[in-house]
Amino acid sequence: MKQLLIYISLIIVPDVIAHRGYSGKYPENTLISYEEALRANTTALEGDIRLSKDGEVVIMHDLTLQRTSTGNGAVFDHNWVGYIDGLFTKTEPPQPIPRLKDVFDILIRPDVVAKNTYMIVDIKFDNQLEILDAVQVLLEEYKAHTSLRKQLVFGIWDLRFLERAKQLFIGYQLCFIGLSLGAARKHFLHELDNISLPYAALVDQEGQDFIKEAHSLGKRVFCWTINNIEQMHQCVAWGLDGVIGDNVDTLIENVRTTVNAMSPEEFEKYVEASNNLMGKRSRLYYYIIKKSMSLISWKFIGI
Ligand SMILES: *[C@@H]1O[C@H](CO)[C@@H](O)[C@H](O)[C@H]1NC(C)=O
Ligand SMILES: CC(=O)N[C@H]1CO[C@H](CO)[C@@H](O)[C@@H]1O
Repeated sequence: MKQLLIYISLIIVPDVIAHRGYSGKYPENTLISYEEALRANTTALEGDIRLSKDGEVVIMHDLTLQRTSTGNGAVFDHNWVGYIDGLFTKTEPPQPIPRLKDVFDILIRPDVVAKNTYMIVDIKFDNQLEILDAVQVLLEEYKAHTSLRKQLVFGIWDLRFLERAKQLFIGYQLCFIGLSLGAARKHFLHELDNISLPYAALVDQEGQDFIKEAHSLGKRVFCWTINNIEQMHQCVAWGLDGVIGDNVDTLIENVRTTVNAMSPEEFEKYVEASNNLMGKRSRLYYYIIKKSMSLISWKFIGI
């Protein structure tokens, strides 16, 4: 019995976090992609924000509008009213571009609150710092909805945003999102609640040690962007707390349903098998990606 308890404490069923909503099936970062992710029983949502010229916080991944929408140019060069509010996604079925407050309206719905659904709001480092003030105004507007304090997790990439977010988002969770394990350890591991890193940053021994270190400090670690089934299994085997990906149903099947059905012994075998999955070529491949990401982080984010 004692042995059984020890085993059980080692099985972590990761949160399924819908990357830009259910973006594998629906236009990314739209209300339909969030609603469908919720309908599929995702644990959490993830989405990106940008600031429009007239100060509206818009849900959009890129700095510019043209990849995903019928618009053109940078989000901050256009007003929400009269321009962005009339755009649609290029991906079918055509959807309007939502604002962060539209997503808040989903999060505060009783059925969503009841499931403890949270959302990682990714605030990319190439935003203007003022976006944080605009978000704070929105939080003030929604402050009667106290569930949002538990539901919102603000994703921070760099030190300027960290300083300002700590002043503005008191009582809300902050999560580091980044490319470099070194930067995560040096600047953020002790500062923030949670850490979100790409697969390639966590795949080697240093990454595995980092996960253990984060856990020993009581922090949770999330990993992106996981769309490959082998990688889903690896994430489970590493004891990750959340897996961020585009295909919610596939994620749920592979990181939740199958794991929940395992006995402790089966789980142990599964972890062993996962540890032997990666060949020498994959290791080299991820080594190169990891080095490149550290360089990009240094060059563009300054950490
Ligand atoms: C989501 O979970 C609910 C409650 O556990 C269940 O009734 C429903 O069938 C699930 N939906 C899907 C798509 O699996
Ligand atoms: C969304 C999420 O997992 N939040 C967690 C971040 O980390 C703290 C502990 O540092 C947890 O309490 C939160 O639940």
